[in-house]
Amino acid sequence: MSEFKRLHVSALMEANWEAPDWQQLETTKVGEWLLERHSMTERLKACCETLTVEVIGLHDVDKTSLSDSERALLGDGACLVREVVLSGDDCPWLCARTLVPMSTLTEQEKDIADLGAVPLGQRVFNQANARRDAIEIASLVVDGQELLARRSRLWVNDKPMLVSELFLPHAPIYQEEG
Ligand code: VNL
Repeated sequence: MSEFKRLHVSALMEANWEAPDWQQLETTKVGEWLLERHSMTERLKACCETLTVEVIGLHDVDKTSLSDSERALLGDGACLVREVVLSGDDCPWLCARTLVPMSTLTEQEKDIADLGAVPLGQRVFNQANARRDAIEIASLVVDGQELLARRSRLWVNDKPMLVSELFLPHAPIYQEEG
C-alpha cells in the first residue's frame, strides 16, 4: 500500500487543476462523473454490490504546508488530511485526499475526524445543507497511464473542506456505456 500511496497521493498533490469546460463536458459520460455535484460515494455505490473504504492516511498539516490555491479555497489554517482508497467489489476505483480545516471540525462536524471506513460522502450528504462548488479537473500520468482527477469544495453547515479524487484505471468512469 505504501508504494500505491506514494504514487497516487503525490500525483493528486501535484495536479494542475483547471476549470472544466462545462458545455463540452456536460454532454459526455466522463463529464457526468467529473461534474457530479451530489455524492460521488452514491454514484460509485450504484455501480457495485459493496463499496469499501480503506483509510491509507490520516494526519494534521499546519497552514504553512497548504498551497496557494488550497489557501484560497479553504482559508489560512491547519487542516486534517484524510486519504482513502474506495473499492467497488474489491476493485480499487478511487483514491481520494480530503483537507478538512480544523475550523470545520467543530460542533456537529467533530465526528468527521473519526469516520474510519464510513465514506465521507455518505456522512456529508446526509446533511440537508451540504453542497459542492469550485469543481476543477486534471489529467494525471501515474505509472505511465493517463488518469482523470477532480478537485472540489464541499460545504457542511457553511464550513468548507477540499476533496481531491483520482479515478483509478478500473473505475466505472472509464467503462463503455452499458
Ligand atoms: C471519501 C469517500 C472521500 C468518497 C471521497 O472523496 C469520496 C472518504 C474525497 O471517505 O474520505 O469521493
